[in-house]
Amino acid sequence: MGKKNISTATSIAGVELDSYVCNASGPKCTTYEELTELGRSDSSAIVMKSATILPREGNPEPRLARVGKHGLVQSMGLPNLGYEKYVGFSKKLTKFGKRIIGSIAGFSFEEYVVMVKAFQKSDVDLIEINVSCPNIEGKSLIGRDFGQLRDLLTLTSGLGTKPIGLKLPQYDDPAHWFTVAELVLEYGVSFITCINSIGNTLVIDPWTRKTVTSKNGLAGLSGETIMPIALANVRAFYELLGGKVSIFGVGGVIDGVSAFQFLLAGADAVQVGTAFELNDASCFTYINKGLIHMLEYHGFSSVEEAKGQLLYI
Ligand code: RRO
Repeated sequence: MGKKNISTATSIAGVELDSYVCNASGPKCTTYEELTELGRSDSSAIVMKSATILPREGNPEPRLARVGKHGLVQSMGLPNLGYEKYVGFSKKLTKFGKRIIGSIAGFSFEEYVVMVKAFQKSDVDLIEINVSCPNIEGKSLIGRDFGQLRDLLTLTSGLGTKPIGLKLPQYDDPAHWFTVAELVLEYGVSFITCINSIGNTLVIDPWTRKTVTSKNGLAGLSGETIMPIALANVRAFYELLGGKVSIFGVGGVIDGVSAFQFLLAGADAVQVGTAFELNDASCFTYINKGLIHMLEYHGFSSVEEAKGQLLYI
């Protein structure tokens, strides 16, 4: 029997993606060179580093350290070139013929509004509003303050026709999932990205007795160890949003098996952060091929067929 050609093509907020796998905002997506490398890779989208109004250097080195085989902690502190650069890059990046996703992180509501307006007029296909950067001292996360989240959505909805999404922190209280899902539906948010790294974790080197990242050593944990938390968030929102809002799953995707687990939980596509940081752009090819094998193994002929098909024991 000949093998069917299984595609992992999917869509987010009505925007088609050639495959289920793309990069996550964060690793190696800050400079134009890095973004062009993503353009040449098998990542189905070019997701840009979260932008601020002004360029930022970020926190002092060392700001990134490995945890186990497939994990990281980092306290980057939003190093980026400033939003105007990314708006400009979006036009040049269209030559790769793949979807472009802008990401923004403001320090005030006004800043978010300025950047959403600018990206609405740019060549990006989707706008991801980051409400969950864990590495800015003295700032509470908008994604954890539901009054502020509502205010932000009030101000950033209706500023243009490009779909807007929220990059969310992890929640572990079902009441929070419920509240955020209600806000997402009420304000017509087109997609959500779950989850950002888990903020303010501490890794200690027992031999030097030192922290592994600068300043107080507190850093965002990402990669394999956070995957069960990410899956729970994707599943909760998949059930609460009832397919009306697209979901990017992110947090520990390292191979086709983990991508398939996100698909079962209900993700429309996955983003890869840590595995890209620790390897190279071939990870997108590897993960997508592995996902095709998993679909074949389970007898699914598309990602659509397998989406959300988690079984409960
Ligand atoms: O740059 C960062 O420190 C950073 C950001 Br904006 C984010 O959203 N998540 C993260 O883990 N690090």
